[in-house]
Amino acid sequence: MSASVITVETQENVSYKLIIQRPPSGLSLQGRIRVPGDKSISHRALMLGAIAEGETQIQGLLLGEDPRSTASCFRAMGAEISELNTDFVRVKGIGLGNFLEPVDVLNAGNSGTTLRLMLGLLASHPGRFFTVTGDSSLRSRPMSRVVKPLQQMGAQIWGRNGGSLAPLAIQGQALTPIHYHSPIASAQVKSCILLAGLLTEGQTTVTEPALSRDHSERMFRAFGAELSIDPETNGVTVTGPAKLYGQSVIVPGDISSAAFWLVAGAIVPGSDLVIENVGINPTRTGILEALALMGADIQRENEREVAGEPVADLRVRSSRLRGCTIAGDIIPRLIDEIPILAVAAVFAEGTTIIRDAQELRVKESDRIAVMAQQLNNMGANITELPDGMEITGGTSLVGTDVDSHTDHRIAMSLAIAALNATGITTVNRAEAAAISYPNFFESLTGIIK
Ligand code: SPQ
Repeated sequence: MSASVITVETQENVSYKLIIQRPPSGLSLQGRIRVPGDKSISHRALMLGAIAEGETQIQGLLLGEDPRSTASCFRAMGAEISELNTDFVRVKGIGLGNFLEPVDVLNAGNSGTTLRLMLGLLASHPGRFFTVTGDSSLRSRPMSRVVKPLQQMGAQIWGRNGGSLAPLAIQGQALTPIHYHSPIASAQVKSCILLAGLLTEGQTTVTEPALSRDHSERMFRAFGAELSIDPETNGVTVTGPAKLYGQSVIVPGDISSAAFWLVAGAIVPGSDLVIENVGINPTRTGILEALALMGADIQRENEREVAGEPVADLRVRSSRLRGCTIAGDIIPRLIDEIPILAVAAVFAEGTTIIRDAQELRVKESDRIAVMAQQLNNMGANITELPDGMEITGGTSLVGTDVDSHTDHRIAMSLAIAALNATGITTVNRAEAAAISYPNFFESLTGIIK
């Protein structure tokens, strides 16, 4: 049945439309799925491998377009990174402070993590000049959140709009350590400053208003950096100059990718799915807590620790969902899952309120506006709030033409919404999914029964 439910129409070999036709008799989702490697951990493994001494081996790397951007930037600065594949990637590090001056502009593509984290390293490399850019989405995303603290450390960075928009030019400098209190809970801000701190003599500290994902901290320690953590202030201190040594990294499956299946399994009647090998680092499990609050039937099986990160298989069975309020400190722990959580809320009884999520407005797209528009086009009842959404659940969705706005998480969220919409839904520019989930639509086809 699945072949007739999903059709892909390629346009000029670049862009494609995903056409989802729900059969009148309905469908369910059954089977086991293995999601690709965690995107945040994949970036960090490539970056730390590149600046470490010796060799790093990475198993389970995400082969999405974002980590490919990271690999190409670090290759341009002298790191030897073998061809990317999921089984095994070898990185021959060049050692901290040894970047070659790249002969061309470093292009981070669509990836905020690549650009923002890399800036900390570039700014602290004395005597080298770098230029960085990205695609049209990334060139419109705010960089001042990392440029300003780096400038407080003495960095020289220039760009449009007072240095807050890429393309950026960086003259590397010996920096001065700071204690930076970030106004936003952001792993990219935290990691950028800590990466700059690796090459800076003394103690560099970052504190944040709520705890953001801690993959950098875990990996810094594993690679040999001296790091201290203060849970009271959500503070991290790194002591520089550091020496990092190549390691073996095993990347767990990405919970942000698993979230699409968790919601799909919860909302499509009669479904029963097991998502294998999912990273359940507590700084990322807000989605599990939010779905539990909504009444989803999700069980953790086979919990274990793999290379310093907690991992489990997640079993989801369909259930009746109810609306809830999601706000406050949980937001940074599920920020990337809010688009798909909005889909769950559409099919829940009652009202779901999402607040304190204004960061969604400056992601790959304005994820509040785009999700509200696209789901409302299908018949949902969503009101935009400045920092979130109010979603009145229980309306039925009707298939129509929707658009990803070239945002991977929007493309996949709309495809899941389409499974419960009557008639035909066409997701335009669905190729965006490959940023973080190259085989998403093949996996979806495989579980439709
Ligand atoms: O890398 P990018 O483009 O910023 O990707 C996103 C995503 O949805 O994949 C955000 F749009 O994830 C970020 C995440 O939102 C990845 C990330 C990280 O690896 O450090 C941290 C989060 O961003 P932030 O701004 O909260 O630090």
